[in-house]
Amino acid sequence: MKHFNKIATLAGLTAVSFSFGNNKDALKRPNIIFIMADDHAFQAVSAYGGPLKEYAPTPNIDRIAKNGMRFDRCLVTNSLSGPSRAVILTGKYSHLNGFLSNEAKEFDGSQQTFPKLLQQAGYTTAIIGKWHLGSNPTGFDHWEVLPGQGNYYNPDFITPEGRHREEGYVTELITEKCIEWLSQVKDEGKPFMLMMHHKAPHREWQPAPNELTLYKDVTFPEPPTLFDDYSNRGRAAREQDMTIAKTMRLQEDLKLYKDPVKGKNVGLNRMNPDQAATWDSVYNPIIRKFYANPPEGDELVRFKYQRYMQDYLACIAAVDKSVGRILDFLKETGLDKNTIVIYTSDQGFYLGEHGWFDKRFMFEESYRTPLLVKWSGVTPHGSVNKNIVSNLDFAETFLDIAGVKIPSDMQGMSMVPLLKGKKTPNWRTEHYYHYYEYPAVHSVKRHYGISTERFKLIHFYYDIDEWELYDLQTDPMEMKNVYNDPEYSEIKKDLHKRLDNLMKKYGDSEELAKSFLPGQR
Ligand code: SGN
Ligand code: CA
Repeated sequence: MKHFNKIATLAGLTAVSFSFGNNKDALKRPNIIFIMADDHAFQAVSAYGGPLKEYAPTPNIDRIAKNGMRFDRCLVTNSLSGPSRAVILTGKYSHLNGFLSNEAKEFDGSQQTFPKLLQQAGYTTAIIGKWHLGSNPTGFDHWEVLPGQGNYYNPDFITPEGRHREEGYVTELITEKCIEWLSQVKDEGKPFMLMMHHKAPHREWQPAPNELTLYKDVTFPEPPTLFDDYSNRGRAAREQDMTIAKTMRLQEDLKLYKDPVKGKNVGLNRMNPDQAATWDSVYNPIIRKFYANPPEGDELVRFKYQRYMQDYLACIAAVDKSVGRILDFLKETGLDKNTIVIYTSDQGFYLGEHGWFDKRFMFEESYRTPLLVKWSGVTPHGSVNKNIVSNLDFAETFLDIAGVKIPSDMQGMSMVPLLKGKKTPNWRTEHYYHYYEYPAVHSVKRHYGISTERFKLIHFYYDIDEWELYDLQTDPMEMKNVYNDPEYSEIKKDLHKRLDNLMKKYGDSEELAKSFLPGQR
């Protein structure tokens, strides 16, 4: 309670006590709006700078950074959708929350989660959008989620009443549903917590009718490692199946359908005649041009990269608009003063770095996820935090914000002191990662590892036994494994020790990992 009052004072609120009841005069605990996109790379958030900034800005998402805090090293514990979502809900690593891979199928919703604890503390809670955890959501007063990955056009939604289809584009529908829910609960006198989970910009990157032509004629800068040959690294980088060159599909991913019959599995057949006509008016000329004179070799890779970026970034443009609508709504209703807004993604993503798309690896582009937080009166405007934070910390942070005691079995740290811009000498200086989904789509081998600010030690195990060590300072693009370089022998020894300690601390081990079969929980 004491801690909460301190936050309240910092937030510029005057009351000194609060109750869990409906007393409108009592101090209101902050509302929380957690906005999460799916596969939104930090390289494609203009608040982070980078070469795409000039080409595809995200002005609304950037408003959160401008009026709040940008986290430059938010690391996920397991770079994949379902596992990331389970970590966020529970504040626990995958081996404890039981959702190790997307193939785990059903999240055990009977376990402790932060929405349940917020609910018990008097919050009204909701989740709208992508859920991807198989079982029905628990701990939410209101939920309306996409089945599995969901569809971009005219998607189905699942509610406690069952499944129904809605006309429209998924990002816009989710936004409208969120605004409708916020309008309903805003005057109920209870604090609320909303998780707005977008499907976009997940593969197969289908932009909204409004954004179909946005980047059609734009040529984006290529990443320097687009033609990576994976020399100086191990088998894991060489044997993956996620290159733009080989894995990315001309038809489903890049929409270069030879005949007008749209792929059933990618949901384009769900379009109504108007949507289909708009779509065809944009893609048919691109298709005709491509097949009239198809590029080959490196030129084909370059072409595919551009097509990929045009659609991926157009999907993000709709997400950015969605964020703008939420921020505007908060401002118009005055809710902005006492509502914390978080923007993040379930993991990072490769935008052609190492020649890749997708995620899963402990290399920076998929290990790091964007994180921007706006908390009026608390987070210094336009501030930048360089600490290692993690999606493991979100649950703890939200509970702390709400003045709820953090259960001792949660494994992350409350970011509240960081959000206040305080000096935090005891903050973590290392982070533990563990990815399991193998053998599976994209063939990224199982691995675990430790990252410090400067170094990264990774163990690829299961069907191989290879260690890799990267020096992020001398090799920020992670192109050279220095594990066997004698110059790094002391660092290597130290990292091994720290990794062992971290695994013990979190209750993980290679033996435990090997006991999980593919697809097992
Ligand atoms: C689908 C995608 C994969 C992607 C996984 C997991 N293929 O299987 O490319 O890695 O989802 O993504 S697709 O052709 O169906 O789009 S996750 O973000 O949900 O973990
Ligand atoms: Ca994802």
